[in-house]
Amino acid sequence: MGAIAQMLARLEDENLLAEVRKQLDEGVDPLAIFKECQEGMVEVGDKFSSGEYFVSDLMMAGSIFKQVNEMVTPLLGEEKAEKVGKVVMGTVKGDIHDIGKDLVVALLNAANFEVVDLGVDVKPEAFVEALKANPDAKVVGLSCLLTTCYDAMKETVEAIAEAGLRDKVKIMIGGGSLDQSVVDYAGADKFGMDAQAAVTIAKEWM
Ligand code: B12
Repeated sequence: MGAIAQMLARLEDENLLAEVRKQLDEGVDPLAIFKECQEGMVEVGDKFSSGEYFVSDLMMAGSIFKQVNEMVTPLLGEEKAEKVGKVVMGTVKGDIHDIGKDLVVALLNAANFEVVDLGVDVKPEAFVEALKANPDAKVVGLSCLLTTCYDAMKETVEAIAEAGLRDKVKIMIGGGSLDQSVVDYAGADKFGMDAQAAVTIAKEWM
């Protein structure tokens, strides 16, 4: 693990932010910094699973990541080029994890996608409403970190189908340790392991 990942895993907020600033000044790729932060977050999750960390520590880690996000995201830049497509994005019902979703939104924006960000704990009907309000959206992104919310993803895909919109959109899912079996279970089209994968998939579908 790199220095940033280690500092995040140890919740050393001040050291971490100083290190991020230093690496940015040295010209390190912002995406590499996010990648390390994600590794650090996995470690935080493992410490939580093993009983070493508590929910308060998860919250702390989340807050540190958001501060990094604020420093790094503006550097991704937004090209002034024409928008390449529209994506409706949200964290599914019952799940309030938004750090990964926000990163996906940031990278999609940087890649000139227009993103309708519905936030967290988004009910299936809200996705359907957003698709009706944005008939030009061709991609839906569902973020979900809790295994207990896989059903909410499935319900969301079903609601989109019931509204007669399933053949108008492609649905990508992501968050934590999803795999193809979850895609199959939820009835989605593809999963992505990180925000860059989300951009690649969305481009592929345009
Ligand atoms: C921070 C954190 C929290 C914070 C979240 C703060 C916030 N504002 O988001 C808080 C404290 C709120 C929290 C709460 C809980 N959490 Co929590 N949390 C985490 C932790 C440590 C990090 C998550 C994170 O931000 N990672 C960093 C981001 C960048 O990574 P990411 O989310 O995976 O996203 C990337 C990719 O997955 C992908 N991606 C994400 N979304 C999408 C979407 C698409 C379409 C695509 C293509 C890609 C994609 O791109 C992103 C960027 O590269 C994880 C550990 C882990 N291993 O993930 C646990 C973890 C997810 N939490 C867990 C649990 C259990 C909980 C709680 C139930 C704890 C409790 N007892 O209350 C609650 C649930 C609250 C709720 N209803 O949602 C478990 C889930 C276990 C499980 N099997 O479901 C984990 C795995 C920890 C663990 N190992 O036990 N948590």
